[in-house]
Amino acid sequence: RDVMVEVPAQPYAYSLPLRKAALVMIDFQKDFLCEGGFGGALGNDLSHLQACLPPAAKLLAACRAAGIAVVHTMEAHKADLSDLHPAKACRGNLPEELRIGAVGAMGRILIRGEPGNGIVDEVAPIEGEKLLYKPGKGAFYATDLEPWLHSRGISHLLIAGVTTEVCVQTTMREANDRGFECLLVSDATGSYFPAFKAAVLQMVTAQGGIVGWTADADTVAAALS
Ligand code: C5J
Repeated sequence: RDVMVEVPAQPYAYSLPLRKAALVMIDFQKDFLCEGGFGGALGNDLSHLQACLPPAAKLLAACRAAGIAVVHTMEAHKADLSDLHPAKACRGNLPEELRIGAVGAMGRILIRGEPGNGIVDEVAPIEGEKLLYKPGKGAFYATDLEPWLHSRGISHLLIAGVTTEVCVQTTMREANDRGFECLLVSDATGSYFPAFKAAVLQMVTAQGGIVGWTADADTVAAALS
């Protein structure tokens, strides 16, 4: 029998059936969090993302302890760039040496298997957790995430990751449209632009939770313990 957990949340309590839940850790990659990657190439201040790592690590530990399925996504393209749209390749109007696929300080930028494309140590995957390469912003686009979740009877998603208004929000909206009940963990997500993060937290919970719920990592961990 499933165990239901009530999480105090915005805009109201979130009911989480533990056996039907997954934690989706989005793009906690060196390419976004460390110098020499894609985020840095775009001129971003990387320090804003670092703050979400301790809460994300706490959330991950709490979900593992509760037996919740864990998915780690990585924004990543194939080495031959066959899954990279021209529209994405050219975006930013960057010089050749800063584009997706160029060789940066941590290997080829945003390419599968390159050092910079890997997940940071603080929230590194462990055996048995799903690793998902995604070529887009949303984790449901051109991936097997939806059938994978359905095949396990998963209906509820706890969501963390970077960046809040890009890959995290896109994934949460994709999930919402596919019928998943989503809670975005507010301090386990980060943006290069704090104002954008604040806006996302407000916009997903406005209108009675039009996209879903939010709660911080301590609150989720306490509910799971
Ligand atoms: C971005 C992401 N920001 N993971 N990717 O390009 O949010």
